[in-house]
Amino acid sequence: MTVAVDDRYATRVAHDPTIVDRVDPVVWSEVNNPELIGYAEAGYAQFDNALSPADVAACLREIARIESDELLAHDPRIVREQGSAAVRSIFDIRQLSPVVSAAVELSGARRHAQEILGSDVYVHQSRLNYKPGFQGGAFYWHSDFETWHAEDGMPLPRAVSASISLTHNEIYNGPLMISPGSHRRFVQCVGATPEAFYEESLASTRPDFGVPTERDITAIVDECGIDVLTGQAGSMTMFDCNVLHASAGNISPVPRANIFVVFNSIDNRLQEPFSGSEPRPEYLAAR
Ligand code: 6CS
Ligand code: FE
Repeated sequence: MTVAVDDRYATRVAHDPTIVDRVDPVVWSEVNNPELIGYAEAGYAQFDNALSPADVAACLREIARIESDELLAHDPRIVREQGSAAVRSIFDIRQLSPVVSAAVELSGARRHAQEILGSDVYVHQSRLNYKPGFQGGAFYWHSDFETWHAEDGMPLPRAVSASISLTHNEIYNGPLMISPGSHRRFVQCVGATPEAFYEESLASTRPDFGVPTERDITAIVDECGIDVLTGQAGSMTMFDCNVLHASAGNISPVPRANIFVVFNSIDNRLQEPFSGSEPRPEYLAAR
C-alpha cells in the first residue's frame, strides 16, 4: 500500500483525526452571476426552475424504465437499500439515459460549474438518488471530496455537484442537509480503506470508514449550523465537493428523487487513490 507523503488532505488516518483548514479556493474565477453570490461563503447555491415540468416528467419516466429493465436487474450501477430490493442509487445515470443526459445539459449546471471552477469541466460521476416513500434510507454525514480524494485520487477540492430535484424536496422526505461554511475545513477520517469498500459503503446508511467522528461532526455543526435544502421539482442546488452534508431517511409517503452530477475541473484529473486502495470502477469515478 502506498500513501502519498505531503498530502495536505491526508485522511483515513491511523491516529486521532484532526480538522485542518482548506488551503485551496472555493471559487476559481471571478463570478459574475448574481445567483452564485454567496456560494463561496455558504458552499452552495440554489436555483429555481432549472428543469421544466416536461423535462422532470421525462426523467421520472426514465427512472421507472431503468428500474424495471430486467437486463439491469443485477447491474452493479444499481445500488439497492440494504436488505431490500428498493433502488437507492443508479450510478452512471447519464450513460444509462440519454433523456437524463440531455436534461442535465439543459439545467445550466455545466455553465455554473465552469464559472465556479474557472476552467473547462468534465463529469466525474452522475447518479440518481431515490428515496421511495416509507423506505428511503439515510446518507450519513460526509464530505464527498474526502471519498473522492481517498478512493478515487482526486487531487484537490476543485469539483462541484449539481443536485436536480425530480420531486419536491420537503423537510419530511429526506432532503439534503448542508452545514454551510463547512467546506472551508477538511475533516480527516479514521481507518484504512478495505478493498472494494464501495460495494458496502454505497448501500450503507452509516459507513464504517470515510465518515468523520461524532466529535468532529459536532464541532463543525456547532460552528456552522445546518441548512435544510427544500425546493420544488425542477429546482437545483450546486454544492462544493468538500461541504459536510447528509440526508435523513424518508418514512413519509412522498418519494424524493434527485439527479446528482459531479463536475470536476479538467485541471484536477484523477491520480492514484490517496488512501492506497485500488481505483474504483469507471461508473463511480471517470478517468
Ligand atoms: O462514494 C461516492 O462517490 C458517493 N458517496 C456519497 C455518500 N456521496 C457522494 C458520492 O456519490
Ligand atoms: Fe455526498
